[in-house]
Amino acid sequence: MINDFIPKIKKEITQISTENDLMNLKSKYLGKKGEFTVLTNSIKDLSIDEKKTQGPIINSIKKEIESLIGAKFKLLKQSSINKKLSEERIDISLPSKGSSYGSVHPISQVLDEIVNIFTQFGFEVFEGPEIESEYYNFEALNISKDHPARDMQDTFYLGQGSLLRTHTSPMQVRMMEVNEPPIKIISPGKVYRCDSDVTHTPMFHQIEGLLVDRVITFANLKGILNEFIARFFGKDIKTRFRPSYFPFTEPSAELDIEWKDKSGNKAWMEVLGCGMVNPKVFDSVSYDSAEFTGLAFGMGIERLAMIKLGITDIRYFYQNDLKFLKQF
Ligand code: 2NL
Repeated sequence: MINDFIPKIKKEITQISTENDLMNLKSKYLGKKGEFTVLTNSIKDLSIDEKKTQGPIINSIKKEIESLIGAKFKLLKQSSINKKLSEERIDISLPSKGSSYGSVHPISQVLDEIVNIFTQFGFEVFEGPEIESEYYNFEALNISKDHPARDMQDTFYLGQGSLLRTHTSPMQVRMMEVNEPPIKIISPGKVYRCDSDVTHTPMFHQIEGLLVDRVITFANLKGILNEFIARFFGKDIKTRFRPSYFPFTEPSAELDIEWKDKSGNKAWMEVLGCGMVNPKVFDSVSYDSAEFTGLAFGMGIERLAMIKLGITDIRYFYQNDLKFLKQF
């Protein structure tokens, strides 16, 4: 009778496919009221001689049952792992979905290109805050209280004397305040004006240049800017310096380049503003204008990018339309 347990349990175990069923089988035989437990409990009723012979047999059968159940338990565990692995199998021979690459924004490309040209000329890059004071944005640059550029329409005022800089000149004033000439710097960055149409966005990028030393002349200004145009637009491009007005330069000029319009006619197009630093600006930073002269220029990056890339509406730059951006 006792010897029937092993074949019976072996047979039942082969039918089992879940851990739960195996636990039930275990308790059916080895649980508190399990069939085998009941049998082992009866050992105590045997005579001493019978205990000596039957005891070890019962114990060894119990061990065998436990090891059969333990082995099946391991088997079930392994097969559930195998099942999981085969479900997670991936076909590495399938073609991939492909990946897409980002690219540098056309404004950043043009800005980098311009910065590179001027650093080759020996200019150093200085960047500064976009929130400025009225002093650095206007007063130090000889823009009087009644100048039209001070009008609320053009400037974003933030209150308490703060504003969003309308050009990058404030940085150059800050630089001159704490350094003696010679100065040879460019200041690129974001600037803000309360204006919006096909050629204006409220935020745009500007780069300004400043060169201050003894005997800097208008000839230096023309030489530097003509060489810049040759490198940026091509060496065959014709330029023209046309008299203009800025409060911070005297004399002032606008640089035009010659180009062909849609019907093939030659026309002049304004590219940037420039001039000789107004002595009043030197007074603001305590430079002696009898000893030093300077040249300065400023250009809008969006404007140059539109000319170079042939873009007619400035707002394309900021609509984040991939069809537009991927062309550059
Ligand atoms: C334009 C014209 C210009 C300057 C910017 C400048 C800066 C200092 C002193 C004198 Cl600290 N001038 N900057 C000079 C002439 C023109 O910008 O049309 N920008 C978009």
